[in-house]
Amino acid sequence: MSDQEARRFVIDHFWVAFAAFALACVLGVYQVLERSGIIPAIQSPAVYFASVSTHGVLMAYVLTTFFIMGFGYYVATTSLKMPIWNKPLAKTGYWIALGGTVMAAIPLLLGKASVLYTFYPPVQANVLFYLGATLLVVGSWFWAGIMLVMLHQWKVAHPGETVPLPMYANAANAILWLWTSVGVALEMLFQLLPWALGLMDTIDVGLARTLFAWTLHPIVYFWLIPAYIAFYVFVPAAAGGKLFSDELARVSFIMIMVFGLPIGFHHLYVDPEQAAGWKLAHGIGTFAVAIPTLLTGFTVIASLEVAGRKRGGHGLFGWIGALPWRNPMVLAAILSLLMLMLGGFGGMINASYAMNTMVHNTAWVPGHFHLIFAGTVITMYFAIAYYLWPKLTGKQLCSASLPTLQLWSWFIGMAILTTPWHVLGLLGQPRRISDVTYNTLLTLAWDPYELAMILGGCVLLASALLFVYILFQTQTKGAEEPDRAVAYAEPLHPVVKLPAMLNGFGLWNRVILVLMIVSFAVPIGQFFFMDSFSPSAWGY
Ligand code: HAS
Ligand code: CU
Repeated sequence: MSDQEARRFVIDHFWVAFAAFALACVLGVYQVLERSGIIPAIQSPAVYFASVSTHGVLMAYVLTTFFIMGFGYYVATTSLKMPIWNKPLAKTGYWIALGGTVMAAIPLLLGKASVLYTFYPPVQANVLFYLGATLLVVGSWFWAGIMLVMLHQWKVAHPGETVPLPMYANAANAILWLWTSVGVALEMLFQLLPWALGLMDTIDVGLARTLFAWTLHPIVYFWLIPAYIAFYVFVPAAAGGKLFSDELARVSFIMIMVFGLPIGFHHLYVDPEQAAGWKLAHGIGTFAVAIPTLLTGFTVIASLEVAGRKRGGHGLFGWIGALPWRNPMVLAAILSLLMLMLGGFGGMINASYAMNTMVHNTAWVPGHFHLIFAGTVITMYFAIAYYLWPKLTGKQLCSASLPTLQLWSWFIGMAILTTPWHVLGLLGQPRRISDVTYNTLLTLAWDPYELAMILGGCVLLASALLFVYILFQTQTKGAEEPDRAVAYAEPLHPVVKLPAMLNGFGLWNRVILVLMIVSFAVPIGQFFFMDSFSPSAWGY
């Protein structure tokens, strides 16, 4: 694969991701409209749940996986300065993932897989949905494997040298993903697929939810890590400064990987199948995983301060005004950090065992994850796309001002959408309902918030379409871009010598293995040793 071909390959990944994203945004607007009940003609629980399921799968799995794979290939080839290892394998992974996406999309769009993006049994989808989702994950494993082989080859060719930070973080994400996806893979292989194929009559819902919880928490960091990579390696350079600390960045990625995996039971606080002690243990771990995000906030803001002062900013806050706010990468980072602060605060409330009962299964939860995922993470995906598009296509961005307009409108739309969502949760609105017009005193109090959310949804759709327009215009009509070299930020203090544990993953894989055994062996094992729930044990 020539350089040109490799860039084309990355663009192909990005277009799949952004096409999925644009379609999902259209569905989002339908959903806020339908739920509010202001247009009775479009009220339909069946269509609503088909739509939410498609929206969730496209955003959470298709957009993210393709974006992460494309970005990963770019980071690996440019930071290690080597071609993609085994291109036929990489292409096979791409086509398997794309084939799986199409296969899952068919039942989703036909309303035969209205199981939402968490596909919790006993609600059942058409078998094509489970097969398609499995293929998407299998395709992504090709990518993860290729990333690790490239890291290994580079280390063999450069003994004793420091792995470039972007690749170190990218490999951490590949490893995180391999560990993360095991939970859902076991659920698919031994439960959902045999059940959907009719090979099994019943399914243990408790076991399925436990296995899904294994995946559900760390997957959010799989989505988040590209945003953090941009925070560390693009933002400081774009702001005109340096990265505050390379070592702190590595420590953050390691902590996300190690602490992010064994804590999924904060999604099961109110579930009956796990004991309180295990939930508490996972709850405590959840607070530990906030530390790398706090470190990231600190390092990125410190890097921005270094840049702001270099640009002549004075006083306690003068550096903020001196930052290049019109640079899409810098603007995105600032907006993204603001949403991370608020979304992370909500996450802390969710994670607090007792307070979780106040918000669990209410509208607060989609409020939380739209703010932090659709807000923080996707805003940085936009910024990465704006930065890389000229490098990938060889064309200058079609406009200097439209990207900033798009980023601001996404931020404003997300604020208008998610603030009411949080309030509605506190007012007792359940999540995952297709209709809020019960016409009781309680639901009347929800109405103004529902209307605001329609406005938020429309602003977001306009912003999403603008994003796609900018990329399309640039690629088809942009002027020639002479500078195709990527600029990764230099650390303030050059890395002289790193301990092996900050330059590799051997130790951390062993730590993860121990933590996973400690936190999941008994909770999963119990399903095989306890027969008290089987109908035969009760004489039925
Ligand atoms: Fe979450 C539910 C806890 C982060 C996504 N989360 C979800 C679900 C999703 C999701 C999709 O404990 C729904 C799952 C479902 O469908 O059932 N979440 C957390 C915690 C964090 C967290 C503790 N979540 C994320 C991220 C996501 C994501 C990231 C996607 C990418 N979440 C939960 C819990 C639930 C949950 C429970 C279950 C709820 C339930 O009951 O169902 C942490 O990682 C958050 C750490 C972040 C912070 C913020 C630090 C602040 C910083 C900003 C500094 C900026 C400043 C401003 C000062 C502690 C770094 C700078 C300004 C300038 C001008 C420069
Ligand atoms: Cu979680």
